[in-house]
Amino acid sequence: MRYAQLVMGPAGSGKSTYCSVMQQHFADARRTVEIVNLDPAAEHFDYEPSVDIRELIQLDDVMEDEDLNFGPNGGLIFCMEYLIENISWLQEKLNDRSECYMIFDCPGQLELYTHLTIMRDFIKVLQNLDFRICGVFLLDVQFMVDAPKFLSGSLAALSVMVNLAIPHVNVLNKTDLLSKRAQKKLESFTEPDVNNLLSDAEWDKWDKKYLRLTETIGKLVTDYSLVRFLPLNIKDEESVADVRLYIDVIMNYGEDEDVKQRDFEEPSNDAEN
Ligand SMILES: Nc1nc2c(ncn2[C@@H]2O[C@H](COP(=O)(O)OP(=O)(O)OP(=O)(O)O)[C@@H](O)[C@H]2O)c(=O)[nH]1
Ligand SMILES: [Mg+2]
Repeated sequence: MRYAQLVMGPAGSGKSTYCSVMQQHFADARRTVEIVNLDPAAEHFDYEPSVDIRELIQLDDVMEDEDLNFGPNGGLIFCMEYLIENISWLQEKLNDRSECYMIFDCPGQLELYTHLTIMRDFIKVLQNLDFRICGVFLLDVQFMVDAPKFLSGSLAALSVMVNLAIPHVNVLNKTDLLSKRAQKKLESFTEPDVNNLLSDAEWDKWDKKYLRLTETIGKLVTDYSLVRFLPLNIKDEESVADVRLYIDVIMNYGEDEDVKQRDFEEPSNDAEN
């Protein structure tokens, strides 16, 4: 069986850091995992990628091409479209693994996930290669401390869920940055009270006209639990294990594995002597 986490989220939300933390966590648990860098603009990450899109195409080369004349955002979309057009490059790299667990470190441009079809096309490719996929959408915990940020973060997560239509988990990242006291009240960040957040905000006369609309959207998101968040503190091994376990359950990881059992106790070295 093949498994894949697609790690997505806004620019700087901690995708590459999450990948290297997961790589270390899997190594500690003696599980094999491989990371694929899908960001053609990546300059630095701490993990060792098994596959790197920059071997196929790099954002700098696209931007320097005088015929294309792209800026950073258009250039990135071009790179991702180029990957889809040349997907045999990736298929060949993945084909020699009949069983694997891959984590894809995706770029930070949200439009790739919220409304363009590139990621959907990419997901179809993985599904045709028999991958079980889980989307992991990272959001910085700072999004939970002010109402407009919380709503826009939640709605972004919701559009990704609607657009990609795959098993999905929203992860509230960088919770290590919260004070010890705030960490004890994590649920107020994973399920914030929008009315409280809105009453804390300062609204001028013009904004007040929009306040009721914002309140109504906030109520819709929270009352129907449209978007839930799982907290992650990368400095706490238990928290990393919780997120990994949650994703394992979503993907039914290991359900087809044989039960390992021994018919007899292996002789110990002492008995031999
Ligand atoms: N304290 C803390 N810092 C983090 C965490 N995750 C990421 N960072 C920091 O946030 C910054 C961005 O992290 P990256 O992992 O590069 O984020 P990214 O989402 O891959 O960024 P792009 O690929 O540019 O979109 C870096 O300075 C990281 O050290 C975290 O969980 N806790
Ligand atoms: Mg990154």
